[in-house]
Amino acid sequence: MKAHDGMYIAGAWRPAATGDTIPVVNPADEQVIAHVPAGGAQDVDAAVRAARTAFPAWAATPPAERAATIGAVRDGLAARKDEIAGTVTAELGAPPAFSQAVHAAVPILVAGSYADLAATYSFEERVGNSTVYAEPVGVVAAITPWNYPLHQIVAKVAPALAAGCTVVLKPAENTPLTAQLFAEIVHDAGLPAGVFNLVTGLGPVAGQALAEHEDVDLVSFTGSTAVGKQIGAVAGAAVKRVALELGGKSANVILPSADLAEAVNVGVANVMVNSGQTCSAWTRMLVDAARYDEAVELAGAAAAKYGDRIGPVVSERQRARVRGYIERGIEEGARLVAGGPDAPRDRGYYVRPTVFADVTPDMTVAQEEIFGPVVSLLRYEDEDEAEAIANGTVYGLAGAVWAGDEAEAAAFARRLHTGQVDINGGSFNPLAPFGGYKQSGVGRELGAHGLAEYLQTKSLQF
Ligand code: TXE
Repeated sequence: MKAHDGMYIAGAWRPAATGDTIPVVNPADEQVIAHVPAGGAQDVDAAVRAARTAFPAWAATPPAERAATIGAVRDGLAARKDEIAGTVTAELGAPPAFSQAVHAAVPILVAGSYADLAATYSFEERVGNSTVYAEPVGVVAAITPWNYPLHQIVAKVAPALAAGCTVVLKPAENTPLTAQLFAEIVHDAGLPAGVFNLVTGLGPVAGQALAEHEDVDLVSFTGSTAVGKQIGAVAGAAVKRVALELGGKSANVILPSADLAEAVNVGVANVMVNSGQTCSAWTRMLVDAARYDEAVELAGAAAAKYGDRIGPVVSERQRARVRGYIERGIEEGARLVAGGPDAPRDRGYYVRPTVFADVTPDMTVAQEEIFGPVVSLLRYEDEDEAEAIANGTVYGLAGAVWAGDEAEAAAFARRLHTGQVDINGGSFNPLAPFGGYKQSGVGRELGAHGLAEYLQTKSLQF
């Protein structure tokens, strides 16, 4: 069990300056399971000052030593894997097996990849008559969402530390317990005081104070497009670096040569995972007209099989939002094939696995991010139309293409305006850059591209 319930600033645990707290609710049974400090501007300022004070020494620490500390964080994540999984299940409502297999396991891979990269990355290169140094940007504000509570934290903190930056983390108010556990792990790994700091609290209070703090050099934000736009505007006005990972409305394009049953089953599963709360989820399934009816039948059956096996969504607010989208889909003329807006249980923020057919590209459910277990099936006549539909939203985060052979799928994938595409199902690669085209964001996470976000270059000419 984690030992601390406070904020972690300058290597020590403390309550909010005001003494205020916010409750944490288990979405599966609606019970309050903990209270955490409701940090405010004063706490944010203390954390940023601690990060600034710690910066010069951490930036000057040889990359191999930074790598060793990140390796110790990785080991801590591995040692406390069961506890992490239990905490994510308690505050997010994720089924225990999924918390183990994904929420607790993926951050170990990502932290491990940055322990390796910190040791091997070229922080200095020779270009003609110049030496180019990659230097840390400085103090990083990391603002993270609740959908993959630990992954979102590690995907920002690990590369920032590898680069030589210091960090103030403001995790989502729904899932602060995983963040406290992470701070314990970082502390035990021997990171010097002030290099990593945690401020819990509300977005418009602690988050906003952090994003606006004048001594922050880079804001890395993952969350809603609306808040991302505000943060981008604030950072732009202050000429501050910014990385934004925002929403998505990704297309799952099933070409006529694909194995339809596999593509539909994996496609539905991809949306049901984490109860649909995945920014890269393939929420629009595009099927050629000749096989459309068959696909609808397969998708309906696939969703029905989930029954009660998916977890709740994170909060009452999110459940109301998702149900509102399902009702909107029905009103706009989409055909409900599975699920619907009604509550499957009396307690907990559950939503039924839902499939819509006869969805047209202009409908709300085909344009806006629902962030719940809802798949929309759209029909296309030929590849040009499939391309136009797939690219026809403001988003461009992810996607999938299925075809009889990988080369055909890959050729089509190059036509999509999106940051990553899974070919015939794909599989997670912690070294591949992750991030969006268009309004899905700015910048990349993971791998060497993710590390580069936290670096700036200085060139010396000889
Ligand atoms: O996000 P918010 P919400 C999308 C998804 C979801 C919707 C709303 O569509 O339905 O956003 O979720 C902090 N200044 N995604 O309302 O509010 C907040 O405390 C600074 C996609 O929960 O954007 C939290 O730490 N920070 C997504 C973080 O921002 C502020 C993941 C995200 O919360 C702030 C989550 C402010 N003014 C939601 N207001 C993805 N891309 O994966 C809030 N925050």
